[in-house]
Amino acid sequence: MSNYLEQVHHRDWKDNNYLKIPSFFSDEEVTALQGWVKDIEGRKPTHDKWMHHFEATPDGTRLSRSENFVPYHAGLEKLLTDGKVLKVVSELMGEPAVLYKEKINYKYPGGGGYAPHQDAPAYEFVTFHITCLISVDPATPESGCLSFSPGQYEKGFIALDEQGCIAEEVASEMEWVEVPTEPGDILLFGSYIPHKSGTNRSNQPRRIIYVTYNALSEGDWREQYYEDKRQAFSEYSKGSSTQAGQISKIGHFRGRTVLNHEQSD
Ligand SMILES: O=C(O)CCC(=O)C(=O)O
Repeated sequence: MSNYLEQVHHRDWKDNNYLKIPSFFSDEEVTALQGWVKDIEGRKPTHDKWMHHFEATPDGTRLSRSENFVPYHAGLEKLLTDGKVLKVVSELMGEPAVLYKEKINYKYPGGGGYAPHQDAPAYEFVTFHITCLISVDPATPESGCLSFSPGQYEKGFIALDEQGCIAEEVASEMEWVEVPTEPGDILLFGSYIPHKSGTNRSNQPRRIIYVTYNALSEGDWREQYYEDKRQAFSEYSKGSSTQAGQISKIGHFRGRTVLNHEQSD
């Protein structure tokens, strides 16, 4: 394993369960990432490969999320399954990690935020995950960066409501810390830390790649995860479903999902 992390990082992680590493990617790497995200974004939705989700914004229908693109993009596959992100996550886990899932959240101007939640209720099959947020654009309080509630992650599931999120009355009593990021920064966080984000109130996109890993000793569940999710989405995409509009196993997305949209306008 490599040594991206110093003792101070491990201490921060233990205290907070999130860790920001500024400028983890060079300017050249950021330029490549921005091009790769544009490439994924420009692809037509498929029924059996990558998945796109759309939302209504003041500027029309825009992508809210893409997922399951790693097997279909050589550059991203190499970067996320064989490079320094995997190494830093493995170092934090204290054992080799394996990719569990990946997504891009675009959050175009007016794009929706996310209700207070923990990721763990949506991430089945495995007990613990670490997600690496890769900032492709600046994420600011105005454009809807993440906020975390530190010191809560050892409590297990917290006040899950019927949507799998943290009950509003409990979330409103928690302390929240906004964590802005610049292109090239990464932000690592565990699957039990409460987090949330707001609507993008700026006039710029706020694109972020989220890459989630689990300990390899718990198995490689990626294919099973997406098979299961594809089935769930075919259910959610029926307008009559009580979960219509969800873009995850939990109902945390606060944007206005556009169902069965074929391509962005
Ligand atoms: O991208 C965001 O603003 C938050 C995303 C998030 O928390 C999630 O996708 O679970």
